[in-house]
Amino acid sequence: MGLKIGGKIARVNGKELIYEEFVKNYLEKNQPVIITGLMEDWKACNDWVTKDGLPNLSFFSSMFGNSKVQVADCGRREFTDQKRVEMSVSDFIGNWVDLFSKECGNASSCKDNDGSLLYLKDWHFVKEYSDYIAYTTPVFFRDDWLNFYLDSYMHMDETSQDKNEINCSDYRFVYMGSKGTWTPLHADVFRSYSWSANVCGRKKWHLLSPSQSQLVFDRHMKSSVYDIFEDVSETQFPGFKKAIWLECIQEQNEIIFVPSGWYHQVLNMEDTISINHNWFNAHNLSWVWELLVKDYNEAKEYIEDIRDICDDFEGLCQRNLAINTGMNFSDFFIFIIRFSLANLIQLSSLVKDHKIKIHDAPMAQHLMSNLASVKKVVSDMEDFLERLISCLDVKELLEKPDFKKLSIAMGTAYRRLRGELWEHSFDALEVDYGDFLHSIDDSHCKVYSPNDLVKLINHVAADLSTSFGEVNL
Ligand SMILES: O=C(O)CCC(=O)C(=O)O
Repeated sequence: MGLKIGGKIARVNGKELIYEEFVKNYLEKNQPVIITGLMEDWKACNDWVTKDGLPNLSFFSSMFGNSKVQVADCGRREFTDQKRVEMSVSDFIGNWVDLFSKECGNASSCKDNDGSLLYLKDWHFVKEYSDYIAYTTPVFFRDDWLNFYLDSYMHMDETSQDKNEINCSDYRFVYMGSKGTWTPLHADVFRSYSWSANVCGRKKWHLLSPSQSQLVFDRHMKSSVYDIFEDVSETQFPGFKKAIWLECIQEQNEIIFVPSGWYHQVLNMEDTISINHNWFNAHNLSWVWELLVKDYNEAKEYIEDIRDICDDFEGLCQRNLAINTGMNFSDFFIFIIRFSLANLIQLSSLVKDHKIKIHDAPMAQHLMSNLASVKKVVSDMEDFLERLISCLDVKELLEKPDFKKLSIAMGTAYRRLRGELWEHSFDALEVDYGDFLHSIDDSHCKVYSPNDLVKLINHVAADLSTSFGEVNL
């Protein structure tokens, strides 16, 4: 039985789309879209593609051949994903070239003798080759709290107290695979947004709105369908036949935006290279928290029968949550505290040092809406987090180089994003931390709980309002 296809995905020309429109029509409505016209200047589109429009495999071997990468075998399932192995880029390319010359003649879906079909996935290309500027992230995707944070708090030194608690170096990837490679049905990590740009080749996407995601789960809501094109058992997945999918073909040089919580399955229709980021921000922060709560409840239920013999049942649930989901409650909360402080400092600096009127400054509006969304999510956290967090001292935190890096990266990105052209143009480095600290009394300097963070945000807002009016968060 075929899938029910209920519609197509809109295509818009990125050169005619303004940031505010993208936010209103796609981020806020959580709707997918394909964006064209944004990749012409990318070095990747030149270096990585041959004149015939195929992946330039010899370029990869000679430039990046020694890199170690994760390769999925599309022919082998392992639990909910494809079996993965680590290999060098040159071995991966060697396998691809062998396959092509041995069996296929021209690019076609072909498996190795042992039935394997290799797909290079989740290559942290930007982290590894930061001097080779393969592309620039389109403006629509730059309000990226996840990668701002990981860029600042990523430590190789595991003993560091401030090490990055989120279990990944960054969420910027390159994918490469021959025709027929594919990605099983899934919703993205942390229920983040993602964007995926086709440097060469074509992909067929099937997407399912979150309002229908229960239809791809079994009757106990435990596991979801792996491959929507296999013979899906009606007994196991009774709702599957009712699901109505969006289908689209993404061409070379097109970028697809995949919103939060949309289940999707992807097929490379030709030999394909793509660039892919995951991110979250004020518009989907609540999705991240809701996923953590759901996964926490599942982790708890899974070990319920050993509760009585466990010294620290709650600690074990949180450890399992961190392993399975990539972060736990306190990792998320520490991220939120650091991120909120960076927002408060930038806001305070705009208003106090640079005498910006809030209503005249899109960047100040942006910072305020970030803080408003943080407050909303944090107020839901109180019940879960009372006991988990050890105290975070605002004064100590502000002195850390990692924090300064976060605050500067965020400030710089927002100034560019919001096209701020003030007569008082200034460098993010000028932000006066001492002055900011002065405005916080001792009772707000220590954050133990979500409620403390809300009080701190309100306190800074009230302080700014006293002198500058209208800082409503
Ligand atoms: O391109 C693919 O194979 C998968 C990409 C994907 O699932 C994503 O961007 O979330």
